[in-house]
Amino acid sequence: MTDKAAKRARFEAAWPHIRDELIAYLSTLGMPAEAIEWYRENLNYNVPGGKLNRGMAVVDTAEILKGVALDDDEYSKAAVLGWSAELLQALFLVTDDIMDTAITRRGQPCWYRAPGIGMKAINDAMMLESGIFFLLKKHFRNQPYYVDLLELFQDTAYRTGMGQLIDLITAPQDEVNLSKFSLDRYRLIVISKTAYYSFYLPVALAMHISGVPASYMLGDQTVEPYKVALSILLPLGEYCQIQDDFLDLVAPPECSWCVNTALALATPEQRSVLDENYGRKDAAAEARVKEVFEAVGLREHYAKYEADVYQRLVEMIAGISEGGELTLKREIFTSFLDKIHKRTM
Ligand code: DMA
Ligand code: MG
Ligand code: MG
Ligand code: MG
Repeated sequence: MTDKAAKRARFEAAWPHIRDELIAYLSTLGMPAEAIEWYRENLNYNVPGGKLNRGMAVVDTAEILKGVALDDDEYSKAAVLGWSAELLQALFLVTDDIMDTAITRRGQPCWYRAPGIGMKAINDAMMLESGIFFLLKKHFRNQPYYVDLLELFQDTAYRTGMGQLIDLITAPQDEVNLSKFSLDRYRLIVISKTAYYSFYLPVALAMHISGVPASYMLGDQTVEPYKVALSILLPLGEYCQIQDDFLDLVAPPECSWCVNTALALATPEQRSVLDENYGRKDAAAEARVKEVFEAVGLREHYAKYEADVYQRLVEMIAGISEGGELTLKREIFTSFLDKIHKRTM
C-alpha cells in the first residue's frame, strides 16, 4: 500500500465509529428503528465515498504542525473534525444537487433521486449539518478552542451559502444570461462557494486543535496566522477551481473561468456566437463555443494565469516566517500547492 492509500484507509476506518455515535444519539432519544435506519442510510450514502480531500487535509495539516506522528487521541480529534468537514460538504452536495436538478453524484443517483427519498432530502441535509454540531459538542465541549470550532463551522457554512446563492442567481439552470457573467463575479462565486470550505476550513480546524493561537510574536513582528492562512488558501482554492474549469473546458451552463475569460477577450462577433450558443446542450453549439475559446487564445491565457498564480503563491508561502512550536509552517501550503500545480485531471 502506498503512503497515501494507507493514510486514506486509516481516515476511512475512523468513519464507522463516528457514524455510529451520530446514530446512537437517536437511539438514546427513543427514535423508532425506522428513523434510525433512515439516518444511517443518509449518512452512509452521502458522507463517505468522495475524494476525502477536505477531511484528510485536517489530519495532514495537524501532522505537519506537530512535526511528528499524532498520538491516538490527537489522531482521533483530527479525524472527527475531518469527518465533520466531510459532513459539511455532504449537506451542501445534497442540496446543491436538488437545486441544480443533477442526476448523479459520485457515480450513483443523487440522494434526492434515490428510491423513496425525494424532497425528504432537504431534511436529511439539515440533519447532516446538525450532526456536525453534535460531534463538536461531544468531542470538544471542554476544550478552550470549542467556540473557535463552532464559529469556524458557522462562518464557513454562511460563506458557502452566500456562494451558492450568487452562483444560483448568476447562472440559473434554465436560462443562461451571459450579461450577468464576469470574471469578478466568477471569482466571488468560487471563493465563496468552494475555497472557504474546501481549503481554509480544514487548515483552520487543524490549527485550532494544534493550539495555534490567534496571534503571536516572531521577533518584533506580530503574526496573525489564521489571516495568513486565509490569504494564501483563498487564491489557492480559486486556482484549483480555475484549473478544474479549464480541464473541463466547455461545461455549460456553468459560470466557469473559461466562458468568463472568453467574454472578456471576445470581439463583438465572437460575443454573439457565445450569446447564441453557450449553455445550449447540443454538440454543434458546444463546438461553436469551443471555436471561440480557441480563437481568443484561452489556452495561452490559462498558461499565463497558472504561471502567474503559481509564482504569486510560491512567494507568499516563502514569506511565512517559521518560528518554534505552534507557529505556521510553509509545508502546510506547499503540500496543497504541489498537489494542484500542473494537475492534468
Ligand atoms: C457545488 O457547486 C458547490 C457546493 C458548495 C457543494 P457546483 O454545483 O458547481 O458543483 P457540482 O458540479 O459538484 O454540482
Ligand atoms: Mg451542482
Ligand atoms: Mg451548484
Ligand atoms: Mg466542474
